[in-house]
Amino acid sequence: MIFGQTWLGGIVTSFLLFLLSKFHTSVSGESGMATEGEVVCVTGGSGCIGSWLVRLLLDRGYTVHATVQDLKDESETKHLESLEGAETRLRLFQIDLLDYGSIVSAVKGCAGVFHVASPNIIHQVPDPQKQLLDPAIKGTINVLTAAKEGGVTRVVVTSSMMAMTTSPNLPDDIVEAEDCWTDIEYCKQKGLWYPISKTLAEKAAWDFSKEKGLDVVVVNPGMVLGPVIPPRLNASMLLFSNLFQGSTEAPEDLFMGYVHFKDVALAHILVYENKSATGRHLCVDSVSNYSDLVAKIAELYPEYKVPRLPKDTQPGLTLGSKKLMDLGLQFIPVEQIIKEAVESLKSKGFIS
Ligand SMILES: NC(=O)c1ccc[n+]([C@@H]2O[C@H](COP(=O)([O-])OP(=O)(O)OC[C@H]3O[C@@H](n4cnc5c(N)ncnc54)[C@H](OP(=O)(O)O)[C@@H]3O)[C@@H](O)[C@H]2O)c1
Ligand SMILES: *[C@@H]1O[C@H](CO)[C@@H](O)[C@H](O)[C@H]1NC(C)=O
Ligand SMILES: *[C@@H]1O[C@H](CO)[C@@H](O)[C@H](O)[C@H]1NC(C)=O
Ligand SMILES: CC(=O)N[C@H]1CO[C@H](CO)[C@@H](O)[C@@H]1O
Repeated sequence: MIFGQTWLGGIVTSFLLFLLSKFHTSVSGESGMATEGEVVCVTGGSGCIGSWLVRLLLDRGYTVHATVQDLKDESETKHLESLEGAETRLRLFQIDLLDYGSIVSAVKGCAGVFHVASPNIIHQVPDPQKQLLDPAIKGTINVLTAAKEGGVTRVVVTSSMMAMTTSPNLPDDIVEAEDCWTDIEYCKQKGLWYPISKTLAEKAAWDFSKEKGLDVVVVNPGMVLGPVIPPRLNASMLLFSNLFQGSTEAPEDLFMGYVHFKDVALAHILVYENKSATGRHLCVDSVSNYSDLVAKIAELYPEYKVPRLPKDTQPGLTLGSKKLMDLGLQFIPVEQIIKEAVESLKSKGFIS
């Protein structure tokens, strides 16, 4: 009898799921989303970019395996669990980028992987090898190995604009940022370990892809700003937030472009879904000197003590995100990014 009920329940459920899948196809089929229910993994799902990506993937019907570093820490999990669709389609996994076994469990059963996790520390650190290079580089190799072993079809890796443009000798006539690589020797002289970690991690990803035949696509965001989902601020939003307290801290020698969290998340999804996407993708709405961005913020918010920074002397490159625009991305303009970032910081009490 119990068996019979379960069996009947199974038929009814299958039929309902069938109807639901038909319904989904009819509403979203035009946008090329043949992905309903597809399972994907987001490493670093708890972070500021990661949680935006998890949000948009859930919105699009994916089932998401999101990784966090500590499942017992509510500041890493609560904001994810309260996303729409999380109750039925989100699973959290605890990983350490240096623990291969933990990554295998998170990636198991996934069609795609978004490798977002990497230490995002732009200030000086006492032990760059341990704090930045190892988790970035070995972590990337661990994630790609697990993806390859698990039969994942495509991996999207979050690199950075800082893997492209951190260099004193960028020629003025560069057309495609995707051709530029950060100058490692120069960064070593200056102690710029974060750009080094991102550059070497991205190179390791390309080497792995070529040697092992894994399909890898890369997104290279500039400075990412906008509404924050987790309770803590990441490095880029902390730098931004500190401006409102009069901080004159400025990232040295870092060519800057600016982009909204949502657009970075969308870029990841576009390059995952559109199989014609290949290679690297600069992801910025606009590029300007940091001092010019700060001047714009000061102009928009005269009631705060936003400082004027001295003019920096980066060359006048005009780099665009043409590849992502060709894939259909329409970037949120920098003024709106600033406004949404400020609203979010106010509502969370980071600036008053
Ligand atoms: N923000 C930007 O302006 C910007 C620009 C270009 C590229 N990126 C890249 O975007 C990615 C996400 O950065 P974000 O800005 O969103 O920073 P974030 O909020 O600090 O996110 C970093 C994520 O990586 C995870 N992580 C760090 N070390 C780990 C380890 N050893 N094992 C497992 N997980 C680890 C963190 O987990 P916990 O939350 O548990 O600590 C967190 O989820 C990074 O790859 C970063 O380099 C950021
Ligand atoms: C940055 O500032 C320098 C010096 O004022 C200027 O020559 C250059 O065009 C600026 N770069 C950008 C991308 O705005
Ligand atoms: C995929 O990207 C190409 C450009 O690279 C674009 O022409 C095409 O329309 C995109 N396909 C979809 C389904 O959006
Ligand atoms: C520098 C810094 O504070 N980074 C934090 C950014 O936000 C993520 C997610 O909440 C934290 O894990 C980082 O420690």
